[in-house]
Amino acid sequence: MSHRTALITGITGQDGSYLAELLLSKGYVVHGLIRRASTFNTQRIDHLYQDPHDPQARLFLHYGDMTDGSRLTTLVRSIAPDEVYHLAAQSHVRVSFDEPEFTGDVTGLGTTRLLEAIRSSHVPARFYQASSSEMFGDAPAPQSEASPLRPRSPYAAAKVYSYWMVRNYREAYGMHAVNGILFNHESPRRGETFVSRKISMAAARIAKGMQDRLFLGNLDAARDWGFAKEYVEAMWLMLQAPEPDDFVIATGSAYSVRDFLTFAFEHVGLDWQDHVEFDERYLRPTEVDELVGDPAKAQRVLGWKARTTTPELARLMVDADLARIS
Ligand code: NDP
Ligand code: GDR
Repeated sequence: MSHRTALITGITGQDGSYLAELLLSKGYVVHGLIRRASTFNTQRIDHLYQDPHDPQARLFLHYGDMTDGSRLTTLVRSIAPDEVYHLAAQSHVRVSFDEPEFTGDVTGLGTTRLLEAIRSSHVPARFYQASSSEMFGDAPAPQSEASPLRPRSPYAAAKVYSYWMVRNYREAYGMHAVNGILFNHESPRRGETFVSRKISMAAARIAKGMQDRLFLGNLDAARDWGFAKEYVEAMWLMLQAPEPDDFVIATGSAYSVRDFLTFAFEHVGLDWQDHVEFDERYLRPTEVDELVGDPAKAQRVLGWKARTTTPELARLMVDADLARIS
């Protein structure tokens, strides 16, 4: 078993929790950055928590924020990680239109603060950046590593800035820094305001008679939805590759929001059209119509391939929400 040390920003999020599980299972010592809040925000990693007084403990949590560069520098110096997985972000596209400046600060400049913390500390850490298919915006599908970046939201623009800063630190300072360009990935741990989870929760609750209606925005958008647990394996594989490089991670298939509704509601014997209503508050000022990834390079170089299809994903999310409420 290896005893490598990893630092995960965004460890309390969907991906951070799966990645922490994966790295602990591989024998890593895992350090995670968490935000101080007046309520607990560690539900997704509570099952992994170990008392730091336990000599066997391999998971350690530290308060910090992506807006606080000096704190990031102190942490990087004291932890001296072998690998840094930078997942923290204001990650909601719709919210980024309401909070464009904050999103730029956290999702954009936050990456630069962390890269600078590593560079100025002379810690030879490998660096993973959570880049996004949203960066492609309205570039024609299917999108690959060679597609143009045409962001259509403050979130996507902030991610494009981070993407180029990662490439700049790789080229300017020889840092082993990579961009994982991940297409949508979901799970029973997905935040409850993202469309897949809104749908799976509503299907489960309507089936149990706990709710009747579901309010949604644009049903025509097409996305390439995979299973988050498999996507964190790709993050790890990218940092094990001999050369730093950027990779698209996706299933290669696209379905509309309407299709996702059909998969989820049919699984509990319901017709979504009896329950879904339109609410314009969920529309974006500029929408991304079609994101479908071409994951050929990841399969060829990393040996990574998505295993769970979108229909299977919708069903497993509904099953998990049913189990949670019954
Ligand atoms: P989540 O929104 O579930 O998690 C985001 C994490 O970032 C949380 O741990 C959150 O903490 C933390 N965070 C937010 N703001 C700050 C801040 N100012 N300082 C420190 N931490 C902060 O995202 P996902 O797990 O779904 O995604 C992980 C990353 O991958 C994100 O960068 C996202 O943009 C990107 N991405 C996600 C995709 C997806 O389909 N899921 C696809 C492509 C990219 P808290 O719990 O306290 O809110
Ligand atoms: P996305 O995910 O914007 O692709 O970003 P989201 O689930 O928010 O939207 C997907 C599509 O569904 C449409 N939609 C709705 N979306 C939400 N959230 N709520 C609704 O009620 C609703 N109705 C319709 C949206 O318009 C959109 O077309 C996610 C995030 O995880 C990003 O951080 C990540 O980078 C990208 O995926 C890849």
